[in-house]
Amino acid sequence: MAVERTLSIIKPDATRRNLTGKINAVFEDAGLRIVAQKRIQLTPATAGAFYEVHKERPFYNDLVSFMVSGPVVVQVLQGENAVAKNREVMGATDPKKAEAHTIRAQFAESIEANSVHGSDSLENAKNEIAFFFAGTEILP
Ligand code: IDP
Repeated sequence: MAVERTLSIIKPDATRRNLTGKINAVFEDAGLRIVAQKRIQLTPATAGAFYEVHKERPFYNDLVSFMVSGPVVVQVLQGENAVAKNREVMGATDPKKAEAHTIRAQFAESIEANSVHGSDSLENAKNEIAFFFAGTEILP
């Protein structure tokens, strides 16, 4: 299995409830290494651009409002099969459908306020990491 990097975001519902450490522990216990991390406040322009792919979806405006409703923690996770492994520990988008051990089953409030984002392919991971991080900020 190849060592990969993926972009993770701890969303405002989770930072508001002080869950950053608990979520990071799930990543680390799964063998994912946090090789870059920063707590930032997204602007509507940045959140809108990040979720551009969902622009036509009915939930887009609400999603952008939610993502700017408080600080987020953007991070790069590294490890074997990191993209798929992160998606596995995140769980399904809708926490009601997520498996019990997953981050979303344990912590998410709703299908929108679902605590974490994770890249869904290696190609998207590369683009999403570059969206938030300079190469010099990633320290394996
Ligand atoms: P993912 O985050 O599991 O990859 P996507 O379908 O890419 O799911 O959706 C991006 C984000 O948009 C979700 O994580 C969630 O915050 C929000 N979202 C997705 N579907 C809905 C919905 O039906 N209603 C409200 N928000 C949604």
